[in-house]
Amino acid sequence: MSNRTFAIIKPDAVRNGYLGQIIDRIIQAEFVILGAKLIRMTREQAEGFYAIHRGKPFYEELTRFMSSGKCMVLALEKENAVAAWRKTIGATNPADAAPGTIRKDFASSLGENAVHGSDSDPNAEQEIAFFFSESELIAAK
Ligand code: IDP
Ligand code: MG
Repeated sequence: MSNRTFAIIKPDAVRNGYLGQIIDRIIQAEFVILGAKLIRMTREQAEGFYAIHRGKPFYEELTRFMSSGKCMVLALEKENAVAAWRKTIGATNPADAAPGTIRKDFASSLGENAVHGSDSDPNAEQEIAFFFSESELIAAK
Protein backbone atom coordinates (compact mmCIF):
# COMPACT_ATOMS: atom_id res chain seq x y z
CA MET A 1 0.00 0.00 0.00
CA SER A 2 2.97 2.31 0.47
CA ASN A 3 3.33 2.51 -3.30
CA ARG A 4 0.23 4.53 -4.02
CA THR A 5 -0.45 8.23 -3.92
CA PHE A 6 -3.31 10.52 -4.75
CA ALA A 7 -3.10 13.45 -7.17
CA ILE A 8 -5.40 16.20 -8.38
CA ILE A 9 -4.90 18.25 -11.52
CA LYS A 10 -6.55 21.35 -10.08
CA PRO A 11 -9.12 23.65 -11.74
CA ASP A 12 -6.55 26.34 -12.66
CA ALA A 13 -4.48 23.82 -14.63
CA VAL A 14 -7.53 22.44 -16.44
CA ARG A 15 -8.78 25.99 -17.22
CA ASN A 16 -5.35 27.02 -18.49
CA GLY A 17 -5.15 24.07 -20.89
CA TYR A 18 -2.44 22.09 -19.06
CA LEU A 19 -4.38 18.87 -18.43
CA GLY A 20 -2.69 16.93 -21.24
CA GLN A 21 0.81 18.18 -20.47
CA ILE A 22 0.47 17.29 -16.79
CA ILE A 23 -0.81 13.79 -17.61
CA ASP A 24 2.23 13.47 -19.87
CA ARG A 25 4.53 14.42 -16.93
CA ILE A 26 2.84 11.69 -14.85
CA ILE A 27 3.55 9.11 -17.56
CA GLN A 28 7.09 10.38 -18.22
CA ALA A 29 7.83 10.06 -14.48
CA GLU A 30 6.77 6.40 -14.75
CA PHE A 31 3.76 6.44 -12.48
CA VAL A 32 1.11 3.84 -13.28
CA ILE A 33 -2.32 5.49 -13.42
CA LEU A 34 -4.60 3.15 -11.45
CA GLY A 35 -7.62 5.40 -11.82
CA ALA A 36 -8.50 8.83 -13.20
CA LYS A 37 -11.69 10.85 -13.45
CA LEU A 38 -12.65 14.30 -14.57
CA ILE A 39 -15.02 15.74 -11.98
CA ARG A 40 -16.30 19.03 -10.68
CA MET A 41 -16.16 18.97 -6.89
CA THR A 42 -19.05 20.33 -4.93
CA ARG A 43 -18.17 22.86 -2.23
CA GLU A 44 -19.08 20.18 0.33
CA GLN A 45 -16.68 17.67 -1.26
CA ALA A 46 -13.88 20.25 -1.28
CA GLU A 47 -14.57 21.09 2.37
CA GLY A 48 -14.50 17.39 3.28
CA PHE A 49 -11.36 16.65 1.30
CA TYR A 50 -9.50 19.58 2.86
CA ALA A 51 -10.99 19.14 6.36
CA ILE A 52 -7.42 19.01 7.74
CA HIS A 53 -7.06 22.71 6.81
CA ARG A 54 -10.38 23.81 8.36
CA GLY A 55 -9.83 26.94 10.43
CA LYS A 56 -6.75 28.08 8.47
CA PRO A 57 -6.94 31.53 6.86
CA PHE A 58 -6.85 30.10 3.32
CA TYR A 59 -9.56 27.43 3.86
CA GLU A 60 -12.43 29.49 2.38
CA GLU A 61 -10.40 30.53 -0.66
CA LEU A 62 -9.09 26.98 -1.14
CA THR A 63 -12.47 25.24 -1.03
CA ARG A 64 -14.06 27.90 -3.29
CA PHE A 65 -11.23 27.48 -5.79
CA MET A 66 -11.28 23.67 -5.72
CA SER A 67 -15.01 23.66 -6.48
CA SER A 68 -14.74 26.40 -9.14
CA GLY A 69 -14.40 24.12 -12.17
CA LYS A 70 -13.36 20.78 -13.55
CA CYS A 71 -10.42 18.94 -12.07
CA MET A 72 -8.94 15.49 -12.57
CA VAL A 73 -8.46 13.14 -9.60
CA LEU A 74 -5.93 10.32 -10.00
CA ALA A 75 -4.71 7.31 -8.07
CA LEU A 76 -1.05 6.71 -8.92
CA GLU A 77 1.31 3.82 -8.30
CA LYS A 78 5.10 3.78 -8.17
CA GLU A 79 7.80 2.79 -5.73
CA ASN A 80 7.77 5.37 -2.93
CA ALA A 81 4.86 7.03 -4.70
CA VAL A 82 4.15 9.73 -2.09
CA ALA A 83 7.70 11.10 -2.05
CA ALA A 84 8.20 10.58 -5.78
CA TRP A 85 5.05 12.52 -6.67
CA ARG A 86 5.84 15.36 -4.26
CA LYS A 87 9.26 15.63 -5.91
CA THR A 88 7.64 15.70 -9.36
CA ILE A 89 5.21 18.48 -8.40
CA GLY A 90 7.61 20.72 -6.43
CA ALA A 91 7.07 23.10 -3.52
CA THR A 92 3.58 24.34 -2.57
CA ASN A 93 4.47 27.89 -3.64
CA PRO A 94 5.48 27.82 -7.33
CA ALA A 95 7.92 30.65 -6.61
CA ASP A 96 9.88 28.17 -4.47
CA ALA A 97 9.42 25.14 -6.74
CA ALA A 98 12.52 23.59 -8.33
CA PRO A 99 13.10 23.91 -12.09
CA GLY A 100 11.38 21.20 -14.11
CA THR A 101 8.67 20.54 -11.51
CA ILE A 102 4.99 20.71 -12.44
CA ARG A 103 4.27 23.63 -10.12
CA LYS A 104 7.25 25.57 -11.45
CA ASP A 105 6.10 25.08 -15.03
CA PHE A 106 2.30 25.25 -14.75
CA ALA A 107 1.29 27.03 -11.50
CA SER A 108 0.86 30.74 -11.10
CA SER A 109 0.26 31.31 -7.38
CA LEU A 110 0.43 29.75 -3.92
CA GLY A 111 -3.33 29.16 -3.90
CA GLU A 112 -3.81 28.12 -7.52
CA ASN A 113 -0.86 25.78 -7.77
CA ALA A 114 -1.91 23.33 -10.50
CA VAL A 115 -1.69 20.02 -8.63
CA HIS A 116 -2.25 18.22 -5.35
CA GLY A 117 -0.14 15.46 -3.85
CA SER A 118 -0.65 13.39 -0.71
CA ASP A 119 1.81 14.01 2.12
CA SER A 120 1.94 10.53 3.72
CA ASP A 121 0.99 6.91 3.01
CA PRO A 122 -2.03 6.90 5.35
CA ASN A 123 -3.30 10.17 3.88
CA ALA A 124 -2.77 8.81 0.36
CA GLU A 125 -4.98 5.81 1.12
CA GLN A 126 -7.62 8.01 2.75
CA GLU A 127 -7.59 10.47 -0.17
CA ILE A 128 -7.81 7.69 -2.79
CA ALA A 129 -10.79 6.23 -0.90
CA PHE A 130 -12.45 9.67 -0.81
CA PHE A 131 -12.84 9.63 -4.62
CA PHE A 132 -12.43 6.00 -5.74
CA SER A 133 -13.81 2.60 -4.82
CA GLU A 134 -11.22 -0.19 -4.94
CA SER A 135 -13.00 -1.73 -7.93
CA GLU A 136 -12.29 1.43 -9.96
CA LEU A 137 -8.51 1.02 -9.53
CA ILE A 138 -6.95 -0.99 -12.34
CA ALA A 139 -3.59 -2.47 -11.39
CA ALA A 140 -2.68 -4.16 -14.68
CA LYS A 141 -0.96 -2.01 -17.32
P1 IDP B 1 0.45 21.06 -0.44
O1 IDP B 1 -0.67 21.11 -1.47
O2 IDP B 1 1.79 21.34 -1.05
O3 IDP B 1 0.43 19.80 0.37
P2 IDP B 1 -0.72 22.40 1.88
O4 IDP B 1 0.03 23.18 2.89
O5 IDP B 1 -1.23 21.05 2.28
O6 IDP B 1 0.19 22.28 0.57
O7 IDP B 1 -1.94 23.31 1.40
C1 IDP B 1 -2.99 22.75 0.64
C2 IDP B 1 -3.31 23.72 -0.49
O8 IDP B 1 -3.86 24.90 0.07
C3 IDP B 1 -2.12 24.20 -1.31
O9 IDP B 1 -1.76 23.30 -2.33
C4 IDP B 1 -2.64 25.51 -1.87
O10 IDP B 1 -3.54 25.28 -2.97
C5 IDP B 1 -3.47 26.03 -0.71
N1 IDP B 1 -2.69 26.93 0.17
C6 IDP B 1 -1.75 26.59 1.07
N2 IDP B 1 -1.26 27.67 1.72
C7 IDP B 1 -1.93 28.73 1.22
C8 IDP B 1 -1.88 30.14 1.47
O11 IDP B 1 -1.12 30.63 2.33
N3 IDP B 1 -2.72 30.93 0.74
C9 IDP B 1 -3.59 30.42 -0.20
N4 IDP B 1 -3.66 29.10 -0.46
C10 IDP B 1 -2.85 28.26 0.21
MG1 MG C 1 -0.95 19.08 1.71
